[in-house]
Amino acid sequence: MTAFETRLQLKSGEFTLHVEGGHLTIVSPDGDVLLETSAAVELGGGRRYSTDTAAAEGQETPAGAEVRATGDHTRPELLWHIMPGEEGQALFLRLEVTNTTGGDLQIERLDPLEALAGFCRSAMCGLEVSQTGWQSWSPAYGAVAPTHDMHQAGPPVLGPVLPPCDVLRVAVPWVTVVHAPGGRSLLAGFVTARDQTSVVAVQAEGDGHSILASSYAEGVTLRPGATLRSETLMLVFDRDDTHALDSYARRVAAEMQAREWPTVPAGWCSWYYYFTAVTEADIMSNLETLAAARDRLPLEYVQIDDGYQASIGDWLTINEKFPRGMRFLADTIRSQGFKPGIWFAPFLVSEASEVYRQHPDWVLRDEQGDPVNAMSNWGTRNFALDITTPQAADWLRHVVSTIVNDWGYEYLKIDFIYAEMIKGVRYEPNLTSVQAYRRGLELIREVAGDRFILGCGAPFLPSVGMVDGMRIGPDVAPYWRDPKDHHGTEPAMFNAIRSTLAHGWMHRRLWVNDPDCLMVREHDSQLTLAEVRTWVTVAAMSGGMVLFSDNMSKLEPSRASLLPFALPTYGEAAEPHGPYVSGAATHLALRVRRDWENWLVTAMFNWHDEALPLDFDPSVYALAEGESYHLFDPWTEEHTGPVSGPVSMGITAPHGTRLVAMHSDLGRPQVVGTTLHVLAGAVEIAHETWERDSLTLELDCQGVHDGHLAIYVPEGYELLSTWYSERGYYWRGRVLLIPVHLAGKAMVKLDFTRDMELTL
Ligand code: 9PG
Repeated sequence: MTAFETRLQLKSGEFTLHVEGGHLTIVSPDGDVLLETSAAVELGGGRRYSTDTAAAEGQETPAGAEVRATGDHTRPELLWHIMPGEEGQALFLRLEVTNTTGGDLQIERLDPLEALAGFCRSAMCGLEVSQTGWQSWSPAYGAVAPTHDMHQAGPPVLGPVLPPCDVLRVAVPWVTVVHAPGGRSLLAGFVTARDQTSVVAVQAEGDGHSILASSYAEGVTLRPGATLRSETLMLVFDRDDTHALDSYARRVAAEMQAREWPTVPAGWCSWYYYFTAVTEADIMSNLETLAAARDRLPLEYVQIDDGYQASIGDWLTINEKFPRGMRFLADTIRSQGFKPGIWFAPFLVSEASEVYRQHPDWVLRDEQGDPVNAMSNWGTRNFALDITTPQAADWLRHVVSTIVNDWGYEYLKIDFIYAEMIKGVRYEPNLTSVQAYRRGLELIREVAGDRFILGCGAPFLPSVGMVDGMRIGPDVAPYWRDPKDHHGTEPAMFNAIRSTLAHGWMHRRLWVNDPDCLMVREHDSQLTLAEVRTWVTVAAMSGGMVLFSDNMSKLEPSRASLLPFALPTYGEAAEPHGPYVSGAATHLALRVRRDWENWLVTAMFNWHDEALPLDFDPSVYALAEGESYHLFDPWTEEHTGPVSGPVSMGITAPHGTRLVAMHSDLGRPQVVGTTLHVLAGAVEIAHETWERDSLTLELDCQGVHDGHLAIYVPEGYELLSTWYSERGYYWRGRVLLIPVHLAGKAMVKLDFTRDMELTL
């Protein structure tokens, strides 16, 4: 048995990796044992082989270390790679199994990490674990103590090959962050997903817990002499979750060759007002309203959702609600200056469809030969198209080619695509679900070329490198919560919000995040104005896509006026901060860094069902103590400051938000916010100078915006410019509110005089 130590230099200090036999021990700079782990493989029939055997040999390699547990005719050989990251910020683990037995082996699972005493040997009850979710609609939340109301439902919410979740076991697909008491954090996440579905499971063991990170090989056959490798697991020991998740996301993007769409799209989508009842006339009427409102609502895409097709699967047969067909609509949308987008579910085939009637052999079946139900919806069962069937693949190529080449759609919302990953017998039986899924996406991408592809109902990690945009939460709905929803996965505003808060780290690393549509109408909705404002705030602060989904000609003026406020999209995701309520972060912060000033845009949320007082607490954002600052709320135009320390923000409605821009006090006239955009200056302030007692602001923003500039003028300064008085500026306390009609670029110059006695 060999034993050796190697050191891992992390930003937070020097960690020691101690390799002995088939075991790895990770020790923190202050000498605490963080993890003791080995690796294992599980074969068909439940046979398990671990690196933790007397025969295991460790050795140092140029990449780090490896542990070999030699195989023979009775057991396969295991090779476990332990690789510190190039920048020394992380540790990577990968397990390889080689069949030395002379006969075929069925590989169920490769576990590159099996830590039986868990993280820091903590008690299960002291842990907090974050949930990523398997696919777009699965519940997701930041690191919280596992509780009863956060169980995952079964497939398709949890991956079909993953273990179930309950209070004693939190199974987190792809990546999780675990907090132990005392402030230590561990990110454990897989950075590749080309072949296997991976999961990190945290399980109660007596008073303690274990952590098992697994790649599911789904029983593939390993021939004699052949080798199979797990996906690569990344471990990050960083107390700052945002920082750890960002390192993880960058690594995933590099490994999986993430696509980078140059902008964050904005548009209109038919679903959340019309649902399947949408007609050609509805699209035409919204198109007309949108074209007329283009100045204020500079949108790029008009996207037709579910409702045009004869049946799920019969994508090229158009129903009677669209008499002039889909090419006509694409042409009309384009002639109005928008890009046409369309929804379809490429891997779903309804039991009632013509394509299924004619080709029942194209769908995934179970061991008994019965078609597998991928989703009961639209009043029927829907099966999964088996993309490994050559004829089915040819047919799908034809469908996508017709949509993009003959009809002319440039934005494809491909929905329910988890269906390609469900359990079943495929035409090519030795493919894993991830391999089949990626093959299906490759096929679509090949035909669609560089058109925008939005994944929806999509398993997260295997979609990286395939899609340009990704739905990162359950559907929004015109109500806050669904009382019948036990898993937080059904359409509901709060479900969409919770996932949007938890998935910010993915944005513009793995793809462009789509938090789902804005819905601001007063009619046909149970949402209060406070709830609508909360969603506009969360969506805007997510930095993600903004699609409107109301009947645009029926919007109440007071609600329609909210929409320009959310445009243009900002592009950067805010960081979530706790404490967490029902899994949702209660704070968001955008750090705005500019040449002339750094400031924050923050939001505080009341997730409770009753009105509550909220406080602004600078320590939540790790701001220097004692510094004096200004707060400005673009929803209410309220200003507070200069103040220091925590400030009470008053009573906030149930599910309401306090959104504030926070600027450090500069001791002279300064911008504290605007009401031109919901982010209160982050988007539209292009430059700011303070010189010889004059403040010059350059504004630059896509679209037309009407609102105010809010300038704080401390005692001792007086506004000199008279020009503004004609335009009716007014004071609110010491804040000067200047009305601005912004259409593109503008410059505002304000001259002040100083009361010399005060400054001397
Ligand atoms: C169209 C819709 C919209 C929406 C998508 C997706 O669990 N379910 O039954 C379920 C049904 C519909 C659904 C999600 C889940 O919504 O997210 O934006 O395109 O399909 O049918």
